[in-house]
Amino acid sequence: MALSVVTCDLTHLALDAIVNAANPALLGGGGVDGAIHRAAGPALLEACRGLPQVAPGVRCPTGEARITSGFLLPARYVIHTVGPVWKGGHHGEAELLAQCYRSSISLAARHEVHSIGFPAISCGVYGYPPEQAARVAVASLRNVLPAHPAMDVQLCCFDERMAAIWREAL
Ligand code: AR6
Repeated sequence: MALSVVTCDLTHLALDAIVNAANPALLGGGGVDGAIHRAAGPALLEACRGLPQVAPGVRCPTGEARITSGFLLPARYVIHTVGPVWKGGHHGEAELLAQCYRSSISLAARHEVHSIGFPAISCGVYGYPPEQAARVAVASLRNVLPAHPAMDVQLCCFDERMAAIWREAL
């Protein structure tokens, strides 16, 4: 199985898909979400608006994933997932974070995606401790990837400090 850590800007990756660490509204935000919307152009926001709301203001509940085109990005698709907000670790955060990786891979596989880049979901604004998030991410991916042997997964860290944490988890 191909699982690696790269240090770069996720929006630069020319893969079949990149994953967005979004919020339930899917209407953009800060961090990697903001960077993806800026790089993809305004058509991405329009595509997100077009996704059905499953509750008022909620297009993607925490742990689930949705897919759009990548528009001006080098990636063909954006898979939007919503990580948990860190509340101390006893509110189901680990299971919800694991679910983000599982849902994203299963949605990717349904769209014949063979290469996918993930950011460190929940490790920014949502406050998840990176050492713990990295372990959850790697364990979750190692569980699901045997079912998708052709999938190349890149764990994209914005800086070397974060990359070292993720390499350690790998
Ligand atoms: N490329 C790769 N990694 C990045 C980039 C980039 N261009 N930009 C930031 N990161 P965050 P979250 C890293 O806050 O914690 C948004 O407002 C960043 O250093 O983007 O899941 C959404 O709309 C960190 O390690 O996502 C939500 O409201 C990681 O990406 C909320 O933030 C994730 O940080 C989601 O928070």
